[in-house]
Amino acid sequence: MSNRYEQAKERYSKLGVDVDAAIKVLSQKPISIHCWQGDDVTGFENPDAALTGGIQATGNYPGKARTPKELMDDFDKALSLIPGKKRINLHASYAIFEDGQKVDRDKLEPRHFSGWVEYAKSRGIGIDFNPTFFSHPLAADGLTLSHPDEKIRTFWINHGIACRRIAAAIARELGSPVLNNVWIPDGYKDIPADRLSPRLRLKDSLDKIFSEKLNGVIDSVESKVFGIGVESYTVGSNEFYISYAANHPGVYNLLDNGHYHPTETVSDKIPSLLAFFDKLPLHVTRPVRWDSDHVVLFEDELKEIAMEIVRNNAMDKVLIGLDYFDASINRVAAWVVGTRNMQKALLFALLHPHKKLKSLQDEGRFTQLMVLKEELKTYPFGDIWEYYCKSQNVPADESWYEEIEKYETDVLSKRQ
Ligand code: RNT
Ligand code: ZN
Repeated sequence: MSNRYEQAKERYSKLGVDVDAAIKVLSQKPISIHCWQGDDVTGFENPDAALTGGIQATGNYPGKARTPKELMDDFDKALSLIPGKKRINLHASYAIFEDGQKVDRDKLEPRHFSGWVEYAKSRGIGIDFNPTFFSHPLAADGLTLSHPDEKIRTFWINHGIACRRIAAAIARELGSPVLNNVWIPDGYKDIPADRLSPRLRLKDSLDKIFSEKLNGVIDSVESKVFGIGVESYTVGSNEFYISYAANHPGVYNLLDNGHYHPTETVSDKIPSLLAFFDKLPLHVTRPVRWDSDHVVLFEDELKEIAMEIVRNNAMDKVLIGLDYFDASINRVAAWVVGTRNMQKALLFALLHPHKKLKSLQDEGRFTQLMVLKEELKTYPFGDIWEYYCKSQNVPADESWYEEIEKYETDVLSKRQ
């Protein structure tokens, strides 16, 4: 055992922090890693399809995954460099079709994901799922579950129903519950003439999608403030979905930290929702000036999000998923950086003496609270992280990038 680890542990112990317990908790918390960082949210239906729905992946770093095999290989490389428990978060657009067996989204079945189930089973990881309400001809006008055309709306309702059945089948196969998250792009570029009717249609669509009782599925809905080309009105707003979830037991409100006005923070929303819901799914991302989905870095809001999860004993309630897509850098490295940072933030929070900090607040000792919090920022957290990585048999420092460089030379650079 390294001397630095022992010394660091000693310092934390003096504050009453149990370092071994912290490491144990961290090692058991799964992070759901989004498959879509690996191919810029393209999916396997049509390699040339444009990404629609007001979201954008920018950059053209060479070597993006084009097939299920390539995406799985890349994901494996990322998994090998990330400590702890992992899950894979799939989108319906990543269905795997045998030659000529392609079906439209309303006809998707569990068998189209059996390749992913095998993949997850053999690696001992769980799966989460998302219906895909974008990058499709019937979503070309940016409307899906709120569409005024009943035929189009019904198509998307059927997609939602199909995806919940797929999620249930995956949960059964893996013996692990599947989060099935609904995000739709619906909205208008300019000032609408009717803000209520689209929301009533969305409400009706969700009621139809969620009406079937299915075991193993955790349902969630994800709001958003605006998207590119959808600036004036978003049907699935924050108020809409929180109210929906509050009125529909078993449906949870997912928080994506790129989806709010810039001075609002998801760290503050977490405890608000924990006061009412027994589960809270997250999409952790990094918005730069807008919902830009940059790679998650070890910065202040990430640390504060982790603090709210840890200090409220909500590790089992908060389902942590990542959601970013940067096409300007090595995509495998992007997975590794963002996931390790989420874990670092959790460890950083786990190494805080929360009982003590809370009592300083209750006793009104705000100067001491500030002093302690600030001093903790330069405690030897890195030594504990290093020890944790080594104990998990993954590189403890930047040396993991050598693996990425090698993979780039041997594999990614050969993709044309
Ligand atoms: C879009 C939402 C949504 C998507 C993924 C691909 O703004 O954040 O979660 O990023 O479903
Ligand atoms: Zn999201």
